[in-house]
Amino acid sequence: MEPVLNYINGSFVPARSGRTLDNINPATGEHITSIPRSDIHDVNDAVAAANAARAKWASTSIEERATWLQQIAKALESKAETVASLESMDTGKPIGLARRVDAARSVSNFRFFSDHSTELEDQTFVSNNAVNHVQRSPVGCVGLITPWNLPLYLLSWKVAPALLMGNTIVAKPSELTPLTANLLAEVFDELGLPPGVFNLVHGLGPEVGQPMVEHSEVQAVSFTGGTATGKVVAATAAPMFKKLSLELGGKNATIVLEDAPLHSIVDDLVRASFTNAGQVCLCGSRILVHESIKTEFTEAFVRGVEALNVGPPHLEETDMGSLISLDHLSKVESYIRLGVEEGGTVLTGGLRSNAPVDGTPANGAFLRPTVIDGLSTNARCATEEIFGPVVTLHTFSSDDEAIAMANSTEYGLAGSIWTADVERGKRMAEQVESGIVWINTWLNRDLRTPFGGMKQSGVGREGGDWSLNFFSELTNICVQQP
Ligand code: TXE
Repeated sequence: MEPVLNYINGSFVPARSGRTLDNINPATGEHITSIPRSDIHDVNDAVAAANAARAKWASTSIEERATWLQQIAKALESKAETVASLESMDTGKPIGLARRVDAARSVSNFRFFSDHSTELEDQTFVSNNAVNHVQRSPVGCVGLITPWNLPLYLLSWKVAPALLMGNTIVAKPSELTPLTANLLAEVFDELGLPPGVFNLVHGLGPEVGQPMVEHSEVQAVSFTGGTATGKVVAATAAPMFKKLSLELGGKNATIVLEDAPLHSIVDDLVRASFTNAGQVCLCGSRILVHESIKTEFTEAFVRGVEALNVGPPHLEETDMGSLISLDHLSKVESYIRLGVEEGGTVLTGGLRSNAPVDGTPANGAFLRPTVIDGLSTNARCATEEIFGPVVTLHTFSSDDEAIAMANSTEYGLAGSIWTADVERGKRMAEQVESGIVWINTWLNRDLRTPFGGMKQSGVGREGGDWSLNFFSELTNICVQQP
């Protein structure tokens, strides 16, 4: 594959330093291509290009920009199979998942925000002696920093509203997954998006992301990634009073009540636990089960987990591919070891050496989905984010106890409640300290709704109007009436 390059001011260019990083296929360990190992000089070029393009892009009408988004959605849709195969190769996720989730949602993100723009109302507030008109204008040049688990899904989630609101962009994808960000730049290039409106800089977080956040001419930063990195980004941006949106980690609770229709939801619970090998910040990584159904639940759930087809990502029948890297696999295995040290029992899966994945390359980052039982809810495995195919099981005896357990970690991103009594589920959901709570479903997404977490899961919300407000500045113009 041709080397991946930066996309700055409408041109594909290498890093000024000429340095590169290897891009590896995590399912095979094979070298895919190289990416620029950019640094502050490349970031400065990108920010300069974005700022040079600001005035012209901001002068376009929102209708024109909405039309651009429709064209981008159409182009991505025509390349959906390419997006899916690049994403699968870059992340190790199954081709079916990449097609169904990553490629499809990237198209939806552009199409949704284009359609949503028609619902944007100019806000006017009339009082007895004054008329207030709220003017919406672009923030300016925005920095978008994204992680490796849902590369184009999360990048397009930010690019679409940022462009719609008239901003120019400097984007930095994860160094582990550059391919679909590169494809997006190619789409913009082919469509003739004006140079400098979208700029893409590849490289390492501290060498590219950090200078982006520090740059005085980047007026806002939307970051999705780990909580630890989120703290670094926030500490850098805060004293500069940049607008900041942080989508961070999670340790989400899946609460199964005793009246849940167990056998009809077990596949949903397996999906909520192990989609993308658990590398989705919305995955349920702690399963809280009412004590009266613990045995029945555990048997059904473990059976469902063991039925997952773990294998090469390019096969249509694969349910779960590899993790993002051998490094990450080692991190996840260290948590499995810790879980056992903390008194847990591995019911299925476990260390790769104990449960190898047949038919996969030895240096592919494959790990069977793992269920650990018997840990207390304050064990490190039950409170720290593992971000891999590992869930812990816990029992509760009352709704209040389940809510207390769900709220007992420092995270607050998402959760789900499974019950035959929706009103009971809603009463519980109102007490769960998370940005999103699903009842009898998971990853059911209406893009108009606010998305994001509280506590250590982040600051701010994106989605629908929340994205439009984040990516715009508001001025209230008050006119005294005669
Ligand atoms: O995160 P990182 P990763 C979390 C997930 C896990 C972690 C894995 O829970 O803990 O992220 O993703 C760039 N200044 N989520 O390893 O390291 C880095 O290059 C500026 C939750 O990618 O945080 C990458 O592009 N940028 C999330 C991006 O930050 C820096 C969904 C994220 O990297 C930087 C996905 C710095 N100093 C993962 N250092 C959610 N809530 O949706 C690194 N980066």
